[in-house]
Amino acid sequence: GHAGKCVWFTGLSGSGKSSLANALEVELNRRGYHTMLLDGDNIRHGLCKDLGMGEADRTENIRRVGEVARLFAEAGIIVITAFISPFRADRDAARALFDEGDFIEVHVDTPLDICEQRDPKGLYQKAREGRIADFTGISSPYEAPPQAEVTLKGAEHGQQELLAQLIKRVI
Ligand code: GGZ
Repeated sequence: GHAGKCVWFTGLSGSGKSSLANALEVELNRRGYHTMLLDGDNIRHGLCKDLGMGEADRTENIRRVGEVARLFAEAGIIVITAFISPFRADRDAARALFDEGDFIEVHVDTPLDICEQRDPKGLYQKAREGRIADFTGISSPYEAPPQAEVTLKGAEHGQQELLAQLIKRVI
């Protein structure tokens, strides 16, 4: 496909990647681009509902997301993915499915303490209490990307500013 590409968000739970991914999709649609947003809501409840949060299952989750993203991109669609994708090797494997320049890694770089303060779903509290195992940032690692195409400082700017930084790197 000619215009297909993948905008790959990565970041902690509560970093803001889902709302930024949604805002990006709305803005791209407003500009006439055909998009597909892949996130936990449409992937982990369906294609990946057999997978948990251990390291091997996250790797498999991200592998499937990468393959699906490639299929949509081949059809000319701008695919936006919003998963923690904590492991560098897994993100790099997804990147390897795309032509150079067609994979835009977006690190939503919000400090852990801010994500934990936000705790919109109470998951960090549960993780601290030991009621969720393998929680990213608490009891499971997050490997930040050393060379993301875009790094968004999620605690330092509002969503409109972050979206403006993003859009000029995507199209
Ligand atoms: C991290 C977890 C966990 C554990 C459930 N660790 O903020 P959310 O709630 O809405 O998004 C998180 C989501 C993470 O799923 P991903 O598919 O993005 O993860 S990965 O890319 O690593 O495969 C969080 C919720 O699921 N959640 N348990 N243990 N986040």
